[in-house]
Amino acid sequence: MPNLTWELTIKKVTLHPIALRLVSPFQTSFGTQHLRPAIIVRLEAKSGAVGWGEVTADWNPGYSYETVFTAKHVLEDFLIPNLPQTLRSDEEWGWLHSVRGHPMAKHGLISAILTAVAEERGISLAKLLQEMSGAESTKKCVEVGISIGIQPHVDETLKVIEAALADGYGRIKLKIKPGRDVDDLRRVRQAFPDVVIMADANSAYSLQDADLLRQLDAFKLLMIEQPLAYYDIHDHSQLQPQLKTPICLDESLHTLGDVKLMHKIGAGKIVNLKPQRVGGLFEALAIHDFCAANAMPLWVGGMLETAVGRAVSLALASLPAVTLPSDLSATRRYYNPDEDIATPPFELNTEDSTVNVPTDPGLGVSIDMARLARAEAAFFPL
Ligand code: OSB
Ligand code: MG
Repeated sequence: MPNLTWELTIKKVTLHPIALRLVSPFQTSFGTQHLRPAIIVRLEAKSGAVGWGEVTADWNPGYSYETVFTAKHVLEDFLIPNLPQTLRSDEEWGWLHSVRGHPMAKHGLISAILTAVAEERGISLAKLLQEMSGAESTKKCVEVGISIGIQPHVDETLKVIEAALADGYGRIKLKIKPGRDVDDLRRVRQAFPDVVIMADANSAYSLQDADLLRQLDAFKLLMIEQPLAYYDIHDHSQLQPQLKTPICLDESLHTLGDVKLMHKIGAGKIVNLKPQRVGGLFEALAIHDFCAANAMPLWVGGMLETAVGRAVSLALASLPAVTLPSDLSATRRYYNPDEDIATPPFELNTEDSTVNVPTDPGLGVSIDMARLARAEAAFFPL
C-alpha cells in the first residue's frame, strides 16, 4: 500500500465552518446535541477539479479532544500553509506528519485531496480507495444500522426502536450509561426478541463494573462498543475474557498500532473504523488491510456527518473487509434532506437495510452552494 500512485497540483483550499440543526436531539454519555457543527474543506486543483472533505468535530472536547475550533486553527495555521503545491502519493508527507494528533482536522483535508484526485481521474472515491488498497472489489451498497441516543425514559426508547424497524433499519445500536443499562436492555430484548441489537457505552464504565457488564451477556448483543476509558486498551483486555459479548473499540483506536495492540492482547474482537478518529483515509486503509489479513471484523462508525462526510465514509465502507453493519444511516435520520449541504440525500434501501455507495466521479454528491452558505451563516462561536 498504496498500490496506485498519483499527483495533484493544488490551486487553493478554503474552509467553511457550518452548523446544521439535527432533526432530533442526540444524547450520549457525554452530552446532548441539537446543533451539529462541522468544517467543510474545499480544495480546488489547478486542473479545475474540486474536492470536498468534512471535519466532523464537535463544539466541545467530549468524544475527542478536538473541537471545530482546534480543527480550524490546526488547518489554517499548520496543515494548509505547509501543503506543497504539487502533492505526490509516493513522497513523504512531512506537512501531514509534522502535526501530531488532530486526526479529525487531517481527515477533512485528506478527504478533500482524495476526492479531487478521484474527480481528476473520472472515478468514484470508492474506486480510488479500492485501487489504493489493492482490494479486489467494492460493494455497491453498504449494510447500515441506526444509532439511538439515550431517551428520557426506556418507554420512549422502545418507541424509537419500533419506528426505526418500521423505517427498515436491520440493526439497532443503543447508547448506554450507568443507570440506563441492564434494565433498559432487558426491556428492549423482551420487546424485540430477534432484532440485532448492540450497545455503545462511550467509555462510561470502569473495570470495577465487570459484574454489571457481565449481566449484559444475557441479552445476546452483537457487541458492546467502548465500555471502558478512551485511553485504556489494557483494561479492555482484562474485561473481554470476562464477557461473552464481543467488545468493539471506538474511542481507544487512533492508529494502526492501537489496532495491532488490541488484537495482540485480546482487548476486543471488533473494530469500529472511523476515518475521522484515525487521521484520515490512509491510516483507515492500513487498518482495513490489517483487519482483512487478521480476520478481525470491522465496520465504519458515524459521527452525525453531513452528506460530505457520509459520502466519504460510505466509500470507505464499500471495501470488502467491512462486513458488519456501519453507522451510516439515511440523511433524514439526522438532517432535514432540504437543509443538508449536498444532494441527492442518502436513502435507506428498506428491503435489506443498506445505503448505496456514490458512483459519480469524486465525492459523488453535489454541494448545494446556497445551502452551504446558509449553514455557514448558522455557525457561531459559542
Ligand atoms: O460513539 O459512535 C459514537 C456520534 C458522535 C460521536 C460518537 C459516536 C456517535 C454515534 C452516531 O454513535 C453514529 C451515527 O453517526 O449514526
Ligand atoms: Mg462509539
